[in-house]
Amino acid sequence: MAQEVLHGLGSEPKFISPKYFYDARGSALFEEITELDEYYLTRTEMSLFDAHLEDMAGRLGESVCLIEYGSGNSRKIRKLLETVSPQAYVPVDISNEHLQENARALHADFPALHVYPVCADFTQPVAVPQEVDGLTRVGFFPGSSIGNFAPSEAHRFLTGVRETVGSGGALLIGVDRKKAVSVLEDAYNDARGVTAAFNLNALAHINARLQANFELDGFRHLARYNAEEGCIQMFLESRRDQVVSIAGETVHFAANETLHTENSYKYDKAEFVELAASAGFTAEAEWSDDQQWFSIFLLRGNSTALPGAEIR
Ligand code: AVJ
Repeated sequence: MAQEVLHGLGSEPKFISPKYFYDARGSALFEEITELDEYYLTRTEMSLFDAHLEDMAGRLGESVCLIEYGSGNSRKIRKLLETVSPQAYVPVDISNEHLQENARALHADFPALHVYPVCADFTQPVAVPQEVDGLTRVGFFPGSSIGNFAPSEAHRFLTGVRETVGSGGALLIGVDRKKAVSVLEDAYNDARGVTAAFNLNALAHINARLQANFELDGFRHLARYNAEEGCIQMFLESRRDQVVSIAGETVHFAANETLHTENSYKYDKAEFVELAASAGFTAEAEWSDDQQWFSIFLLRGNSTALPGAEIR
């Protein structure tokens, strides 16, 4: 972690990975974000699941193995488990602790469900256990988590999922859509300042983990839409000229210098369908709200050979 953080802070412009938001306090702040008036994403996606779960389940059929990428979406996965009734559930997460907790909590409510946790970095293709052979593999990646990947990384991720689920396998994925810039920017600049606290918490997390001395009142939260890139970008802007020590090294911030903390990519429907196609998926169904602010796509693995093999 020290090496990774110092690499980003030594770069020009400075950056850190958005994964540093998520210590215990950061996860609690994210939960709070999902309930904000301005943050329409979670609420919109949830209502799409509520309205269309039966349709989704019908399309997925029987004898399903559900593979969840990142195992932190307990409310959504429960709805899916109840309606799809999969034979097996494979949560994939980089954190063994999250996996164990999740498996334990689910076992209480779904005692008959076979759970096969896989501890892995899902930016790589994931090997699922032999026990699920013969079942239709269905990936699940809700919440617009794909938004944290740049398009080239998203392509690589989807290609890995396509490899894991195979032809005839599927991916159910939540995607935040392009829309009026004011709506996007308000979602990341809420009036109560919860997103600001969430952004600044990355510094508190680094302080605790790397014996650093970031002063949180020395930085301000910035979030704006980058139209060329098609993403919301979050930054922490230094309020003054200052020096911070981190894991025995010192890092200088000029006044108004920015530290880039997150990209959150937004997609047009056609853009996402094309991205999926480039990874060997056909968009079989799409569910969206009246304003088309958020979409859930059901992607189906093509039966043809994997495209893009030559560019790997
Ligand atoms: C969890 C990556 C989907 O991009 O909207 C929320 C994270 N950052 N507010 C998003 C986030 C600031 C969120 N994702």
